[in-house]
Amino acid sequence: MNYIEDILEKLQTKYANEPEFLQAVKEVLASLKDVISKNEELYRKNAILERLVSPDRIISFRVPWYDDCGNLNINMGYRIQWNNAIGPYKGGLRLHPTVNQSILKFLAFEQTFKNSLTGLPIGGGKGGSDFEPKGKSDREIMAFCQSFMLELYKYIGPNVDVPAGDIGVGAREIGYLYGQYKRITNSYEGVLTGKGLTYGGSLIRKEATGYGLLYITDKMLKSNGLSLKDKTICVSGAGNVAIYAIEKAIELGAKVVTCSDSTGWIYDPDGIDLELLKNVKEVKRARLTEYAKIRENSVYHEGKGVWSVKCDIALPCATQNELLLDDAKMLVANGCLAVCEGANMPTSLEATKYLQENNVLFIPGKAANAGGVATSALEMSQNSLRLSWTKEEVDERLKTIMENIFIQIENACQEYNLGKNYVSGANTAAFLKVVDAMISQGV
Ligand code: NDP
Ligand code: 2IT
Repeated sequence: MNYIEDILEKLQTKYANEPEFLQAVKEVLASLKDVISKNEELYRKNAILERLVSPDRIISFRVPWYDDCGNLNINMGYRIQWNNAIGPYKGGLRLHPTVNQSILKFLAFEQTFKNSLTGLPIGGGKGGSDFEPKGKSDREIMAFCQSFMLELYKYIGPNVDVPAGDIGVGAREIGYLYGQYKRITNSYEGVLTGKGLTYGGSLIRKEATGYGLLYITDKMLKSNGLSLKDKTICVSGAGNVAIYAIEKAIELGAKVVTCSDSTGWIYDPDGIDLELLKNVKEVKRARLTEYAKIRENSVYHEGKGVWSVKCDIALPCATQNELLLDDAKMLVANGCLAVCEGANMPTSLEATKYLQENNVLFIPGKAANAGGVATSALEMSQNSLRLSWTKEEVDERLKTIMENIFIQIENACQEYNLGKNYVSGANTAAFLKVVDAMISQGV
């Protein structure tokens, strides 16, 4: 049995109850065959794969908080510090009822490779809680965030571990978390990113994941003799990533005809009305039914269905495993040219394989959505310098970082004969950097 098969089999037995984690590891390891076989002895000697598939530590804690009726509620909170070979642990916090150890392990594992691709000094981590933010008052959100930070603060710091947003965590939550950290530690430091602009946040951080997704998509299309101009795009999600992906797609001359939330989706043949979408989701925090009520030609459908709409480019920006084999078949049948992942692992392994076999250009999330964490790292730099860069400066750096990620992928594809398998290219480039740092630092 080769090294990769050996590791996968052991993980499969040990973590049979962690499907998302196993899925993420399989995707990465399966694509590293060539690069590993070139140096198998060195990697085995240093137990590189054993170390890469296990976190440095998992911290879990109880989070008690009082709701508006005076009832005491209990949630679980987590922070997974995966790997700090190339910099302090860095990655978001997710607040969603589905959060569990398997999901956070897959996200922290992926984050380690993503952060490597950014070219910036950040290691990988992820955290969050099974707290449901939907339907909660501002006071309840604040109570939860304060209680969560009362435990979390012990394990983080600007040179140790720097959390940020993810599903269910935006500027409001980061503000409450930051206020509590400052209160407990009596220090004003860049311990979180995605902060508000009046207290150390970076311009363009809010937009960065969506903008970055379009910058790398544009670069990849150009490299394949294509362009975004006049293309029809299907987006899923209607949160932070989706909204700013739509904004940049429109700016670059494409038409976005769908978006979705956890209950349903919108088809808007005239192209999504961005201001209306922002008002419904960012201001009112309402359902997409509110969008359809105002926008006459748009249609609201309950449940899933975004990928049944004919498009040139698909950008899944909601959550993991939202684009399955049947969806991939519909996309291919409808002539889709490219799928670029705004969310983390939105495409299942079977769907990815089907898309690649049918020559659909595919950029995995760890490359395509790296603009968010890259701009978080730029926020950390600005905090350390005690300076704020202009919008133009941050945006230009973000664009360069995304283009460089694609260049790294293409170079790896060329060096290891991977053709247009950008999944393998991204994993290879990311792996080589992290592993070099790990080996240099000893055991
Ligand atoms: P948000 O909470 O802002 O938005 C998430 C969107 O996805 C919402 O529209 C939400 O619907 C929908 N959604 C969430 N869970 C589900 C579900 N189980 N089924 C269907 N729809 C769902 O999160 P983000 O936009 O920040 O994150 C979206 C994805 O992008 C995630 O995979 C995240 O890990 C990834 N990501 C985020 C980055 C960031 O900087 N924020 C950076 C890189 C990746 P509803 O409105 O009903 O809640
Ligand atoms: O998945 C991700 O890259 C994020 N949620 C952003 C993490 C960050 O530290 O900005």
